Amino acid sequence: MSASTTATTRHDWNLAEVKALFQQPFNDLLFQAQTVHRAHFDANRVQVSTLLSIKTGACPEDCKYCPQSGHYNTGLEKQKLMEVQKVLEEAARAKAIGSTRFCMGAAWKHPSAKDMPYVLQMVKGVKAMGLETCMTLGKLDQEQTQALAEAGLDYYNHNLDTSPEFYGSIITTRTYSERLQTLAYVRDAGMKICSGGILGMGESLDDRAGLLIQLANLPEHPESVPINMLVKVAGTPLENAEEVDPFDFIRMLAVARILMPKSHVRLSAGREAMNEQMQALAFFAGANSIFYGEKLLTTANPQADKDMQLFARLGIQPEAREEHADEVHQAAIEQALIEQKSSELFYNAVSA
Ligand code: SAM
Ligand code: DTB
Ligand code: SF4
Repeated sequence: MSASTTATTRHDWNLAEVKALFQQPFNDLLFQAQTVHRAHFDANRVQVSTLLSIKTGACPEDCKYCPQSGHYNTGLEKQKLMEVQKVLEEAARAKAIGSTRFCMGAAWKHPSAKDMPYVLQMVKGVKAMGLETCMTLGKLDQEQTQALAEAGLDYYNHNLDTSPEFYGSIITTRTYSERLQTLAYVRDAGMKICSGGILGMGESLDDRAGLLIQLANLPEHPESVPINMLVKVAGTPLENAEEVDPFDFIRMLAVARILMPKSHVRLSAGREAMNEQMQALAFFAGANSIFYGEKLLTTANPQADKDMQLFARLGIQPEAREEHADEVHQAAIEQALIEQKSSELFYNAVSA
């Protein structure tokens, strides 16, 4: 076993080393990633979170990938901050389908003072339902970060998206160093960090490696590392971006797993365009969390029952919240198995 498959957690990765990981033969890379994965996780458990857009569209930022940016016309219906009660109803729905974490996202540059009290009520309400809480609201100041932590927010999602070198080609209205500053506030306030990026924006291998180096060389690794495949949305500047080679996407997950052995690596946006074989390979490469439920923020995600059927076929179980019994998950799996069985019966009857 090579030095990098041992249990040490490093924060001093350099570009040559990380590129060498990427450039290994595919089978060697996957074997190494799976070995690291098994040293830290149950390889047959995947964490599931559900997303909700609590404020949609008209965002002042110009992120070239994003359907919610006010700079582009994507035909998206804008929505002001959702009522707290409505958010809690959506959280209850997420819990009922077996999600353990509820992630609320807002298309803001940063939260405003008038919105903060509602956001804090959402955190408290969702937490009280026995779900883990996650928010992604843009840039935070120290006071806002503290308030979110005190309300019980478990995770803050704030993506670096790509390497520092490529970032300016994708976003011009906010800087990499502001992103890092918000992540530092989140860490100082004692919350868990969810931070990752996107593939398929025209970035180079150096940029993919550069993003992972930024994340892995933080003083502490993010607990959650979402790797998104660009969802190409008509009207955004990246609507015709070149497809990523599926094996290169899997390589990204595998290298993330090796660099951040104890983090959950999230197979994030883009699953709707991936077949089941690719998703299975993603789990083999060490991805161990997904977004679950038919919608991401504004775009489509696979149907929950389809995901449960895939889990059942692969012998994967949803990860339970540590202190929670697993009845809801068990019920979801059993239901999926019944549905799979009846679709097989239907198929057999038709083909007989
Ligand atoms: N406005 C906040 C921010 O940017 O930090 C929070 C919401 S924003 C939509 C959250 C993340 O979604 C972005 O950082 C980006 O990585 C991801 N994202 C947005 N549009 C995407 C797309 N079309 N395909 C893949 N990921 C996307
Ligand atoms: C993350 O890395 N991906 C999620 C979540 N964090 C907030 C968002 C994906 C958004 C995909 C495009 C959309 O649905 O609007
Ligand atoms: Fe706004 Fe976030 Fe979309 Fe950028 S990614 S345009 S900040 S909602």
